[in-house]
Amino acid sequence: MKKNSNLLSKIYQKFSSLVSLSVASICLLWTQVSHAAEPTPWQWYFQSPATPVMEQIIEFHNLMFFVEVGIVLLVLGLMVYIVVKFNSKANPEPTKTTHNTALEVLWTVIPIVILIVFAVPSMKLLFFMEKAQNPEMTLKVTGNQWYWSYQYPDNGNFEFDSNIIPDEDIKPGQRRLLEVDNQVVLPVNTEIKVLLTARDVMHNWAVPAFGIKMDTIPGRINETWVKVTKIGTYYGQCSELCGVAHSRMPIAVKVVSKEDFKKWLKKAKSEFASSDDNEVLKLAQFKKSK
Ligand SMILES: [Cu+2]
Repeated sequence: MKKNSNLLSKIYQKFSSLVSLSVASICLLWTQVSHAAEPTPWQWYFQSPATPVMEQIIEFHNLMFFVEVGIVLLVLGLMVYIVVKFNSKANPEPTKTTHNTALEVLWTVIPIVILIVFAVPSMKLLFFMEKAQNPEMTLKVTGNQWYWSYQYPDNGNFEFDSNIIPDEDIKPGQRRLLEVDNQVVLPVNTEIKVLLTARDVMHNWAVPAFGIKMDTIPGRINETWVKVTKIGTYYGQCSELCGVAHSRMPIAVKVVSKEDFKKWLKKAKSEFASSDDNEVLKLAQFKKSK
């Protein structure tokens, strides 16, 4: 008997240390995740939100999640109750009941109420995500096989390409498969209209910290918006299977202060020749060749 209780206490000790260890590691993961603007190893929750849209998406997720856990537990509880209470041994003579009006009304009405509870904030969020109310500037994103082009139509209309940095050129501290040669630069706390399209096949511009995952479609312009509230660098990836190098067209967005953005604009305008000039040049060449 004594031996038995010893064994039990040993098992209990093992178990409790395991529980405290896993709680500690979950807490650690949580704090790590909450400061990241990029995916982290063993990540299991959202990246830290950087826009009002992503904050609301997480809030909506949490509302849904807890209601859904409640539903799962209720259904599981009912099933366990039925299995225990109404199996052929415990209940050899089943009742002949086929209808119960009150119950049937209840199990129709309650799910409808739950769906309405979800639908109202869901629609609100969809409308909030759709369009910028007072956009201060525009960014045009174009998907190509296999890189992104970024254009600033109301800031000099220059355009540049953003290509992945291949594994062999990655420096220590840089993120493999996420780093690009030319990052998109955006000002902080600015409502930015984002127009998205593609030159060849469908791509998808997805940045988790912004709550954006928008298809870019050839011949069509999609619209969304972003207002980043924290300075930092944010990473994303193409999220529409677009060909052999689909995994090698990452997105890196550098969000800077408004003053730094103005400085960058000056530099960028001279570095990346305005695409207006390019159009004129192309037209001139076209006329000449005719
Ligand atoms: Cu793509």
